[in-house]
Amino acid sequence: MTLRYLTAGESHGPGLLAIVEGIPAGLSIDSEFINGELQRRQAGYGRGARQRIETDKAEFISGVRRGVSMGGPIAMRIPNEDNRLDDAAKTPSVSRPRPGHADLAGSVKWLTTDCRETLERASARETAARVAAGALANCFLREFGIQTCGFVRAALDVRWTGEVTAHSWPAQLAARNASDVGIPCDATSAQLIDRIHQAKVDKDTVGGLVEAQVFNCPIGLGSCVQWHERLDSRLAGAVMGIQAFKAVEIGLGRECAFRTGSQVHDAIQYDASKKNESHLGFVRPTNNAGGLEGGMTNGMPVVVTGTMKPISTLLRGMPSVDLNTKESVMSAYERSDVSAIAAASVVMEHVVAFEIARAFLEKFSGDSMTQVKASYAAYMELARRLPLV
Ligand code: EPS
Repeated sequence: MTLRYLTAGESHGPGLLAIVEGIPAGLSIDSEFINGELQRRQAGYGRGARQRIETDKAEFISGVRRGVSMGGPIAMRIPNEDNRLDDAAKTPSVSRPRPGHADLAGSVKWLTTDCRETLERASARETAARVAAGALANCFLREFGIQTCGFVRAALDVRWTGEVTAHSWPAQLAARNASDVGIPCDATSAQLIDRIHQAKVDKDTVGGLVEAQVFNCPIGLGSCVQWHERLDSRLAGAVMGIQAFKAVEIGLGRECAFRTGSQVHDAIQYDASKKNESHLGFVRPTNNAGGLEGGMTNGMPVVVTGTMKPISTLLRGMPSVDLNTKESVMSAYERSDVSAIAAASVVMEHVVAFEIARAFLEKFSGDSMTQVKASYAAYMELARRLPLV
């Protein structure tokens, strides 16, 4: 069965739902980890007042018995404290679409002049459900020693240039967790907090560049056979599917356009002493490919960066048009964030984890964890023994 998920829920409805199908039976679900990631998504400098109202927590309503998956769909519910969608006074109609938000396109699409019909579902509040689904996928990946990390790389004129490796990450993780903007560096975090503060003073907003890495993926997840099986294509689709994301890059990404082949491709070397690592000893002195060649993992860390545009709800407003009168007006203001870039790095990390888990389960499919582990172990054993005679 293919691993997949659906979400449901509105920003100010009773709650959000994530239904994850295809998790094999026998997986221990670390609900403390999942809830910790939900809390991390709520945090960060520049978040609005909503995050002080909510305490996101996943309630498991199916598919799990005594903390272990049973093989059926796993449904998780995250209640909304700020539940007022049916109260017309508290969630009034909105007819002044915000440039950058889904308001205008959605209102015309659904043939209404009330943007609320669109904005409630388009809201990035839905990413709470996505984090729950992706954190569940991360529980699965951990069973195979596959580890994901996510952090903020840059925003405006601030950029953290530090290198992240599987080796360096544990120390950097502590620094990232201590940062209010998801950057594993105190000094760079302070600079970004300053810029976000200035944007708040200016009644403006800030986006940024977020990065996710995945360590210890076996070689051969994904496929070069069909476009939709290429793991880079799936990762790009999944990351572009996050609210407000406008670009995705793998490894060196756009920079490839400005270099020759010899400056881009990662040389292949063999080191027998490392044959038990995910790359089976096929070490690469660089990782410009971002761990993906031909749409398949090559054993090096998978490196994905995503660009989030600045939040489209501006306190200062933007020129817009009233959908009822067609008069020029300033756009409506809904309580929102100045920056949600730290949250975006949490969302991207888990969205990426989900796609890796999906590709993993396609290659090592099974109804139970026991079967999946046996399939994985058999493949790794064969791959290490190459050439097979
Ligand atoms: C939220 C994301 C943002 C928040 C929202 C909660 O939604 P949007 O994408 O529509 O800007 O601002 O909070 C509210 C809508 C509110 O009432 O404060 C999230 O990630 O939880």
